[in-house]
Amino acid sequence: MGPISWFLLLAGIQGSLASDWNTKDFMKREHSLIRPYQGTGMTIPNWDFMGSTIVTNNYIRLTPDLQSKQGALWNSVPCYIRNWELQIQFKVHGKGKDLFGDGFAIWYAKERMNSGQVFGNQDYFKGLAVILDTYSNHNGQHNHQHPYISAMVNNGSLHYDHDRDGTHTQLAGCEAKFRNVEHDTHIAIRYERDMLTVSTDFVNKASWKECFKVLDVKLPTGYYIGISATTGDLSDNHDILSIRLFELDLPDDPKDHEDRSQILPSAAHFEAPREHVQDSKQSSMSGIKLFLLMLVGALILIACVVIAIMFYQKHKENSRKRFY
Ligand SMILES: [Ca+2]
Repeated sequence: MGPISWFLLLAGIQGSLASDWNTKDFMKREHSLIRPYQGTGMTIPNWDFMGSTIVTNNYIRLTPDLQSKQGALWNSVPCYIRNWELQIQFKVHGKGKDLFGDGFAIWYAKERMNSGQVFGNQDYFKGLAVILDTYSNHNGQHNHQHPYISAMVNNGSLHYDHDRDGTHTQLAGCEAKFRNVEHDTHIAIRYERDMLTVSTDFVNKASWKECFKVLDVKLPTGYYIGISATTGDLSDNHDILSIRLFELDLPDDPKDHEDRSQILPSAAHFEAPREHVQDSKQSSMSGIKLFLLMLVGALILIACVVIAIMFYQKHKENSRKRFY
């Protein structure tokens, strides 16, 4: 290999590194949580926790592998950064081989510390939820496997429907095997110029794999970062190891100066709603019914025609007899 090829190769490597990682992206201490977690006493600086959450030296456990637990962890400092990337190292693990649940959700929300039905947080929320759902509530035929990662943007008017695993309100999603794996599991949520990208590193390759990308997502500034988890009849340990929020360095972004503090969260593109399996079953049943009905109708019509012809011929014979 000549010197020019070596130069091109090195330039290529540097180029690809630069696109993945901008050294001018700053980690924001006040929105991040790394070891050692605890400050003085039992508190974590800038973070509050609730429910079943416990803090150890090595992880923060939102729920233990026990039934009917809810836990959450919330940043107490509102986030006014316009373009950001949130990287979370987590571990979902438990005794269950085939049955486990329910999962956890990462929040960028207006309200914090309100427990509820959406993976331990309140329903009808305002903001963004990235949901890592380990249990399939929807027992019918499924378009995807679990665990499943999806995103939902809510202006406070939408209900998260557990019975459909939120498929009717999700922006996008991907299947992801992140439970009971030996190595580290990471997720990155990047919000850059109104584009939401969720990427994962579940295969121990120290590189991000894109899960999905959604354009035209409008999020206000001044919301809170949080993580919540829940167990029900089924359970898992939901552990958080680190949270890192980076401010993206985009000096050429004109929107950077726009006031986003008063807008409502919105998304231009929702995923097309999945067909209800029950509905499609019903429609195929009514199709068969309709066919049978038409068949019976046709048979009756044929019978009527045959009888009519027989009567006509008999009548003809009779009238002939009368004439002659
Ligand atoms: Ca579910």
